[in-house]
Amino acid sequence: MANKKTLTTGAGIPVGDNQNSITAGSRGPTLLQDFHLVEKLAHFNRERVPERVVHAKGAGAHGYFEVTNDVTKWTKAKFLSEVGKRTPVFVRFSTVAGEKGSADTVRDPRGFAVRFYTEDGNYDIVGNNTPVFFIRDAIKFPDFIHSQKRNPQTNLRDPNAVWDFFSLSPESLHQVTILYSDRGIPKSYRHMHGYGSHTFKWTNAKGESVWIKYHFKTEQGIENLTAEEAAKIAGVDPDYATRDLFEAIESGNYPAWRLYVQIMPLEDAKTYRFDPFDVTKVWSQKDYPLIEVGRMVLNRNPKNYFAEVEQAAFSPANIVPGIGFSPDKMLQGRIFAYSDTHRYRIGANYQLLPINRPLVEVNNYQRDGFMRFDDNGGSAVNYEPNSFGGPVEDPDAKQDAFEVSGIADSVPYDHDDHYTQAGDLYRLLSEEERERLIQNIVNDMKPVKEEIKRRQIEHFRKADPEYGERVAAGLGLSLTPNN
Ligand code: HDE
Repeated sequence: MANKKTLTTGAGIPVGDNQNSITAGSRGPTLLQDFHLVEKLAHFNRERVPERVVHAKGAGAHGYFEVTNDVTKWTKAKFLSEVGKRTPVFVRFSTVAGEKGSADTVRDPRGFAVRFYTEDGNYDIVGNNTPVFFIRDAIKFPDFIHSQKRNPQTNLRDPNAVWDFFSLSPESLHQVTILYSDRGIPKSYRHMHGYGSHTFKWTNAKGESVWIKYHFKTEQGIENLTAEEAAKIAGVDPDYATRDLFEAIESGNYPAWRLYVQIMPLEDAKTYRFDPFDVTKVWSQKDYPLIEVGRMVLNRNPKNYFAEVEQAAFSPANIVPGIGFSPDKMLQGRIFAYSDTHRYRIGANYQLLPINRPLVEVNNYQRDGFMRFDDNGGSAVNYEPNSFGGPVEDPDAKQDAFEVSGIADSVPYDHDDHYTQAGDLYRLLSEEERERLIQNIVNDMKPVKEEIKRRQIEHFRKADPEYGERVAAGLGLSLTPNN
């Protein structure tokens, strides 16, 4: 009993009784003057923040990133400046479509969000376990997500909506093929790769730039679950991947990934056979081989899930000097969307929370707002320019300038080939892998309207005639000959 702390209210007032509320006599009604009871119930009512609109179910861990290769000829990013340099990281893995309590072992992309706490502030790579995405313009994202989540009437997931959207958005075919392949259900968060997916820019100390893509390769090896295994585990242990990550780290079995980049000279972007800013496409590794950058190790579990994982607020807008954006229309939309959702979900001052606070000092003229729980800038000057020694800009930290041309308009991508890369992927699969891909698609498409099935089969067929024919055969549909 020694040294136990006294229970207090939020105002620090000692609590006299935490088991019996104050009532008017032992059988009488409860008194409103039991302010401890009122505070306890009221705070409980406010325990939930809105769950993430996508990627609601996730697990996170702390660790470090260590540079293993000199990349300073391409980027001046300080955290990459020296082989052997270590930077603390926090990573959150997630599924996408399910709610916060949904099963981990579903067919879905997995989120792979990495925060580097660097000396130039937080750098976030908010990627997935797939190198491409379903769509390539941010304007389609809310429609896409609506089609994958619950039907507005039945509140059920709706295969008709899923495949209606896919079949009317053929740019999704490459990602759909990955999703229904074995990689669609990773065995755990440890057994998958991560990708930045978009193209980013690296700029060196001389102001020279290149386009890059990030690849995190798992050292645990790729392992997947079959649809049957996954369904079984979802019933027995819906938190399978969350448990796996926590227990591995708790037992000292620290998961690790090697980070590589593909590097494309700026000029190549004008002539490369695919639009290098189109997130539905990959860059061939024959054209742009992987170059090692470093190694990421996760070695510490969060102490408190809500504080560290639920309140973690990643954003593709968080880039540090030496790293830049590309004109990828999805990335451009995301630069806005993430901090916007954080202000709504957690509040305007979300960056003050310990998990989101950078390791470096934050100096700016932002003040006030709900839950401003630091000293709010104290008595320091709160406007700029000023003659009172307030923080000033650093021209070296400016984003790299770049040339633009063209007419401002809503224009589609010039490249419309949704089929070559999806077909190449299909042709790379072994017979057993093709068999499982077709079976996974057929099982999912069975309840779908025939018109939608036929529209989607034409896309599979354009990727590879055999791909389309086998899905059609599995669905019991005869096809008109292809001309
Ligand atoms: Fe996200 N996405 N996304 N996304 N995304 C969110 O941010 C959004 C996209 C990804 O562990 C949200 O904090 C838009 C691509 C991950 O906390 C939201 C578009 C990729 C996570 C949002 C995309 C991602 C999110 C939901 C189209 C892979 C979880 C709550 C322009 C390259 C991060 C939140 C974590 C989360 C918006 C497309 C990955 C709403 C508008 C492409 C890993 O802001």
